[in-house]
Amino acid sequence: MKGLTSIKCQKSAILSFFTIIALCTVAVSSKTDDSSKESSHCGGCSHSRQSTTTENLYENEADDYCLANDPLHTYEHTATNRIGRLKNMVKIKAGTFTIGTNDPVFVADGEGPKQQIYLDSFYIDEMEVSNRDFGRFVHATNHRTEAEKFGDSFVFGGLLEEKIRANITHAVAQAPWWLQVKNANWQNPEGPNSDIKSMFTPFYFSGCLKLETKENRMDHPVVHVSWNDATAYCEWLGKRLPTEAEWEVACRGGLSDKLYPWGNKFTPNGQHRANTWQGDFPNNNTKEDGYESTSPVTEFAPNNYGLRNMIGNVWEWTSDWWTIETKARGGPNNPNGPPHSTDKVKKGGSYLCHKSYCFRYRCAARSQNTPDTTAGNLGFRCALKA
Ligand SMILES: *[C@@H]1O[C@H](CO)[C@@H](O)[C@H](O)[C@H]1NC(C)=O
Ligand SMILES: *[C@@H]1O[C@H](CO)[C@@H](O)[C@H](O)[C@H]1NC(C)=O
Ligand SMILES: [Ca+2]
Ligand SMILES: [Ca+2]
Repeated sequence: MKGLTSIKCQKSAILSFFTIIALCTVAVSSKTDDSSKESSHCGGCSHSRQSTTTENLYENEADDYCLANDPLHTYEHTATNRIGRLKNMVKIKAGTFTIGTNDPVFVADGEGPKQQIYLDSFYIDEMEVSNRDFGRFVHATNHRTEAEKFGDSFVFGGLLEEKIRANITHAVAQAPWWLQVKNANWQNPEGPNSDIKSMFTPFYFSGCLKLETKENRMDHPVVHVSWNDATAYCEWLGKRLPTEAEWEVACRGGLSDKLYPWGNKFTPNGQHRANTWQGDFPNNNTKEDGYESTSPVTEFAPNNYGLRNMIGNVWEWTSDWWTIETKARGGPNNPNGPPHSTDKVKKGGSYLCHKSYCFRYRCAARSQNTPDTTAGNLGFRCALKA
């Protein structure tokens, strides 16, 4: 997350950097009550939606700047451009697959039994949807997330400053480390004193401008997005959420009946391949995998299908309604869950999962939340019919 970015020693780069600063100042100083949220993106890769010439100029400058620094080469955001849409997606060919397990860890979750299913070909995103991706969607559509509408979301207490934590009165009874934080949302994952933006600080000029990046989470998975927000994002790109079966087949990476996307050993050759919790949960995160909270969506080796972070980092929404009855899941052909229930299925576990408490960073594991739930460890990726 922390690192150095040097900009090539070019007048234009330096100029455009200051142009961005200057235009940001314009955007911030011209903000109205309606636009204050949008304008406050300055320095990040989302922009004011006002359509004055100045703001458009700022938008283009900033887009160029952001794209030049975009490690993901994110797809073009036009739903009509199929080639653009398929960038950073993997095709999984139609076939018969085995999902579920006969050796469930959480029987009450309906992890078992194993079942054979047939799936048509489909595409799935290589990576979890990032803040940069989601920012483009918000910029283009004016989408307001449910966490923004409700005015709060759930944050893991260990990530909050003590003075903020001390003020919070609402926690989850069975899981007191989850705190309901006012104004926590995708742009402010730990509440108003936190952000995801690229903040650049010039630290010396000697012919070359060098910039130090601070807390840039643009390539981290978007969090505090509900099932409804996730669905809206995928639909904007002409995509949809994966079904639980598609997600699980994708997770397994072509392997048969293994715990993880790469096999049964959690850290093969001592290497971490997923972002989970090491140490005593919930008090002592020893971060042996390198991350206390989310990691970039590009982090960790992919499975055989080329998919990253299927387990760990953030939980991922699927399109299925929740049931623990195998028969009710709609199999064996393209199962897509029961017609209705109260909760949606989420898969894969998160950076908060520890073996002692939430050993759900396995392909067969599953959990659920209501479609309007938001939390700091819950995101998604999209799929598409092939
Ligand atoms: C804590 O709450 C009090 C009373 O609402 C408020 O005055 C104070 O600013 C809050 N402190 C922080 C750090 O949010
Ligand atoms: C956290 O766990 C590590 C490893 O067991 C230990 O060395 C360290 O002292 C612990 N830290 C705290 C604050 O308990
Ligand atoms: Ca971790
Ligand atoms: Ca994940």
